[in-house]
Amino acid sequence: AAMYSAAAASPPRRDFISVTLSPEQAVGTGGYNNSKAWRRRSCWRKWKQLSRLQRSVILFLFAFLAVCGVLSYTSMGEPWKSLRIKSLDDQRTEPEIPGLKLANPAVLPAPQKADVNLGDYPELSPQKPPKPPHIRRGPSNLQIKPPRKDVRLKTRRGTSRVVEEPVQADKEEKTEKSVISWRGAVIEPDQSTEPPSSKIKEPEKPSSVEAEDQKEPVPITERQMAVIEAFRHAWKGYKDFAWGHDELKPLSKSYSEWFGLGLTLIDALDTMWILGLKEEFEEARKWVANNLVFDKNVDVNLFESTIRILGGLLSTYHLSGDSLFLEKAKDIGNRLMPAFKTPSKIPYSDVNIGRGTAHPPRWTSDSTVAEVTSIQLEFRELSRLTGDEKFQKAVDEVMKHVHTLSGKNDGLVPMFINTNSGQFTHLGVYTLGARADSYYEYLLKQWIQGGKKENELLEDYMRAIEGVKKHLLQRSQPKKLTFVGELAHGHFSAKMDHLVCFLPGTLALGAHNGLTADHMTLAEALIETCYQMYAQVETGLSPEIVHFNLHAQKGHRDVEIKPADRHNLLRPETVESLFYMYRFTGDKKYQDWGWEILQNFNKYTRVPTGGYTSINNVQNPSNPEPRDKMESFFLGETLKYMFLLFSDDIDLINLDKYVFNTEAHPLPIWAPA
Ligand code: DMJ
Repeated sequence: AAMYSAAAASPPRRDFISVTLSPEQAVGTGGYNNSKAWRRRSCWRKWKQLSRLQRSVILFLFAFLAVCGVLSYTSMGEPWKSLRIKSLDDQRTEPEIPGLKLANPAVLPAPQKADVNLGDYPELSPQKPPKPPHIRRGPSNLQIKPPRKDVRLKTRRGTSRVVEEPVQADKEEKTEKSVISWRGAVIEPDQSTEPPSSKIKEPEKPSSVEAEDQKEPVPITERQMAVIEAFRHAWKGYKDFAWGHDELKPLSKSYSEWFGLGLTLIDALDTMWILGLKEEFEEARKWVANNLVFDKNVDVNLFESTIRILGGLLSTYHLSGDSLFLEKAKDIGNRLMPAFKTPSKIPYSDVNIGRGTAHPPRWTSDSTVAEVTSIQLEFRELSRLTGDEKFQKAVDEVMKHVHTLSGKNDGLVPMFINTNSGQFTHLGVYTLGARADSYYEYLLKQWIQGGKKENELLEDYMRAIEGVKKHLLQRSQPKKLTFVGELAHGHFSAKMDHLVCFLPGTLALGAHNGLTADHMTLAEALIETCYQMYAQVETGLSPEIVHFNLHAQKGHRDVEIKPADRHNLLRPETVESLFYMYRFTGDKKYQDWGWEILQNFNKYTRVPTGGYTSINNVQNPSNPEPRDKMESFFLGETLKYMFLLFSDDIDLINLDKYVFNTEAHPLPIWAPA
């Protein structure tokens, strides 16, 4: 209304219009809006002044430009779009920390289907940042071909049998060594171990591992298949009647308990791994995970539980890389430590693993020499793995002490040692059989385990073998078999325990490691004798103890057996030595001898409903008198050594990388030569 009145009051001037200012405009705050309105009106006036033709041309030009604009937008849209997205991605992948490259989401694998097991494809497993190599713990020598799958192979007779064939070994071994599994579990072997102690050496990675990765898998032999079959039969009995208990009683279809710790199951773990018995291993692993508890008020024998349980868990950890076994090994290792709290630091024979107390046997304060000197490989390895020196310190101290003791006879040790005084007792009796045997074995094996640097161990070993030659070697009649007898207060006895048959294997191992060649000559002679301890007996199975004839008598063989000694406990020592001899010489006769022994075990000790049994009388083929007990070492040692004996694959537990404990559990050599 104000506008109209202003216009009415002024003379008509075409180029100007009168406006009424609002109060804000009057103080100068709305000048810009005002001039914009003015410009709009002025343009409109100019447009009105154009002719119709001029207007049409201009409109046409506008329309034309609009169409061109739309067309060019659609053809250029894509590059623009991608440019824009790319720049967004660039922003997303921009490292937050300079120098740190983030994974490009575009190359991440598609999500796995539900039924794909990551354990079979370790490279697709969730990644953890790699640990610096100097604190890496875990399997050092991964040379086993872990995953085997059931395949059908043609036998010589043209029939097909299910056998285990190594598969994917190359692929899996080439993947990050910290993730190894064929069991479906993705395994981080070193996730729970601590940094190493400065004093304890890390084993070096063997240089041959990569070369081995390139190798073709060595096919399994028919004899190895027979061992697998025997193992499965033994395992069936254990599973059906003794699952989770110490030993199977295959005839009464029940079990016996010694420590109540599933001894057979633990002893057999690494055998299953080596034989490629995937399902059985997996089942046993579950038992270990869910049922193996050491917090029990039970007395265990330090030596037996060390070599079977601690040794079995450590080797299974090394072969499988599964930290469960290391955790259990640490647990039992710690619980065994109270045994070393004695006045002399020579450990007691027994420990209550629940209460943490230890004691000698009720009737004496002595310990057995073999027992206190055959726990070292295991405790030393436990220290190396955990970085906790206390285990190694305790067992090294025993060895150092025994090294200095008097009472030896040219390196041969008595059988007992007192836990109070630290001195040998029952002086004057020397044997390589029960109560002393593995002292000699562990001198050599510790020297090998530690990289052949601990000279005192080697000295003691070399001296002892000279002692054996000087005092204990004799020849029998009529076959002139070289055997190792015993010495009691200067009197030689032609008695030899089957246990002594570990010696040819140990001598051969020493010779292989550069010791004098005459150790190998002696090994060859002694393994022949051990074989004859089987071959000269009616069942083809060795008794526990033999006496050799020193004088030829008509109608007499070399081997005599006393009624009290004619039992066979399914022991491994001869098969163990056959394995070493075959490995180092390649002489097939050793395999043939082992094959005979396996067949005789099958003939006289196999129980049809599952399992194998010790027998009381190796001299009576029509009634070997089954004892109704399957010792855990039959699965832990005897069948394992059989399987290895029948293999031509030197990398199936390479003896330059592993050293077997006295219960056939392979542990890594720390610094292979
Ligand atoms: C096993 O426990 C070990 O081999 C030990 O060294 C001796 N006794 C049995 C096997 O015979």
